[in-house]
Amino acid sequence: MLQKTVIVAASVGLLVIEFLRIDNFKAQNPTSSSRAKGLGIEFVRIQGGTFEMGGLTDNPDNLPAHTVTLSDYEMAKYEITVGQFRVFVEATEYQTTFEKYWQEYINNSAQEFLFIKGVSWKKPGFPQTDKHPVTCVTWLDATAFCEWLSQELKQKIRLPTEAEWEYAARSRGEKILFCWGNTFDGRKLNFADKNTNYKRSLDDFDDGFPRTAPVGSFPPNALGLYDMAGNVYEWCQDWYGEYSAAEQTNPIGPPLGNFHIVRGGAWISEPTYCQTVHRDGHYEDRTYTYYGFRVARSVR
Ligand SMILES: [Ca+2]
Ligand SMILES: [Ca+2]
Repeated sequence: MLQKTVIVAASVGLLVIEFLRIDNFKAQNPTSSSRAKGLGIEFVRIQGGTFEMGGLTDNPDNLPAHTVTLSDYEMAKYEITVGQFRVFVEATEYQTTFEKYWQEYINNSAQEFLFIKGVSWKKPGFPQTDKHPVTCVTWLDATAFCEWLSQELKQKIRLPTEAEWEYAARSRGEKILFCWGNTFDGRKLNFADKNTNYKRSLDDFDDGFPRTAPVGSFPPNALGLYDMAGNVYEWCQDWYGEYSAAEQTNPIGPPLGNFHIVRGGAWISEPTYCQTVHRDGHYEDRTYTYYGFRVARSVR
């Protein structure tokens, strides 16, 4: 009897040890999907609808205004951070376009473009923490991040379309030039303020940040999305193309192009570039210390 008890106790003990070992193993070796879940990307559900995309200014880039209808979708509340991008890099040993192919990097300094060697998302040339938005990522890098995350989470994660981005920035398509309304307010975004010391800086404003700011440092827009104006430009899925006046439903941009869209302006931008309708773009394999991204997903 005693012998049996000892054996049972020993077995239970071994089981406990085994559980502990498994738990320990899990803690030290998280599966890739738990790593992806651990990114903690928060999404905001956005009810679709019909709006007049573009227009609001006389800039030909955002003309003509045209009617766009969107289905429901979700956008990340924040720009993707350095910490989140690092999880992806460590899981995949991914090398960004610039780490692989570019030894030199064009970086905006105080007054002009300079070539600086060795700049990357890890070391953009200014201080950053894991809570700052990732920069120096190309459209290819942003897309690779989305593809990895889609596999890990077993759901399609992607860059927002340009129409989704603008509709969200305009709080479901309102006729507002800035995320909060029509009047510029230098306290509501990280842009080229007096700290930036750049030729476009507005010295009358002090937003507290010379370069990037931790995501969510400024008030969200009415939908609860942060940094839709300023901080870093955000890559969208679409190729850059001229707008058509035709009505469109869930547009995805032209089939081909030279540049991919970026939206929202950045820490280096003057207010005009932080407007909801402002469009810019770049080659898929180029980037700056002020380009980043946020992710989106369709609602099934
Ligand atoms: Ca600033
Ligand atoms: Ca932004």
